[in-house]
Amino acid sequence: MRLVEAVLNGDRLALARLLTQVEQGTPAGLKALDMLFQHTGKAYLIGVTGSPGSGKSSLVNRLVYALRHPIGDASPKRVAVIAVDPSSPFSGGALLGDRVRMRDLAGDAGVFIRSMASRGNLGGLARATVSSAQVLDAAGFEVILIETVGAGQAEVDIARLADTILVVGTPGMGDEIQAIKAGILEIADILVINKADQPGVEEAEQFLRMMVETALTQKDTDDEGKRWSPPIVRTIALRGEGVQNLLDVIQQHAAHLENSGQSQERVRHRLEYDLINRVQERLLARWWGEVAEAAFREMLERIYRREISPCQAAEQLVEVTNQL
Ligand SMILES: Nc1nc2c(ncn2[C@@H]2O[C@H](COP(=O)(O)OP(=O)(O)OP(=O)(O)O)[C@@H](O)[C@H]2O)c(=O)[nH]1
Ligand SMILES: [Mg+2]
Repeated sequence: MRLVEAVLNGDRLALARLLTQVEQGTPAGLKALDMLFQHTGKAYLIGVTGSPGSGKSSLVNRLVYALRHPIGDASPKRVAVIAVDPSSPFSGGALLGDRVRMRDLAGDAGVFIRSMASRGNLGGLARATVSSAQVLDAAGFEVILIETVGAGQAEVDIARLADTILVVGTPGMGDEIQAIKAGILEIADILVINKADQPGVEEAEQFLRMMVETALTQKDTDDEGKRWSPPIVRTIALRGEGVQNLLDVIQQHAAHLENSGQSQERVRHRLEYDLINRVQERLLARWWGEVAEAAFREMLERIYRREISPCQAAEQLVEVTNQL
């Protein structure tokens, strides 16, 4: 396939085209994924999530810049960004703002930025994100940053697919408490207090530290080597302050995963998620092909009339197809 070859040869236009195919799950996109898959497994995935407006995009922007301009004699990494935009009313403007801020990275062939809109289909979004990351991985991007707004379960699921997960909060965190309730804190490898130029940093840090300690005792593991207490890192993305330190902490986490054997676990988890999703999708499609729409509607009516429970109905509907 010419498009696949072009992507492997670093053609950016081909990459953009292929990502569109892959996001939409077209036959050509799926075929390309099959062909590219053997070239994947090299990229390091960093999930960046947190409440709306906490400065995720600004931070991602700064991280990309720092990865492209490393201090000392480290070589610059090729970096891709997937910005998952939940198409919520408030994010439209923010995305535009992101584009403006991304401008200092424009023209750098070692950077590729992709925005993905959810169009209301969040399950599909997780799959599309995994697939896009695979394409970017095959295309030779060594670090892939995935930004999601940590508002819903699907976004949390997406973030969870990363090797290192950053949860970004701000001082004066009324919203943050909500986000933490949504289980977002449990998935954090690193907690970032961004906008550290604003008042209330100490309180935010104290609060987070308390939450981290509670969460840690809950998921206590016997395996000393696997234990990782999420560090709390302060940043001012607006001025790029604390970003190099954040990068160092990310590297420490990567080293911890490597030394404890957990990096392979994370990769397996990611592949398992992808596999299960695809099996579910296929089974569901097959089932829809076999069950008569009328029979389904009729069953729904019977549930509505309380003649049958959803559980019994599901069993019968699946039985029907099993007998075919
Ligand atoms: N004071 C201050 N403002 C910041 C800082 N970082 C980002 N901002 C501002 O906060 C606003 C939101 O920043 P974004 O980077 O778009 O935040 P986001 O989390 O990506 O937003 P969504 O994607 O819409 O959820 C912008 O006006 C930024 O300029 C910071 O460290 N300090
Ligand atoms: Mg953003």
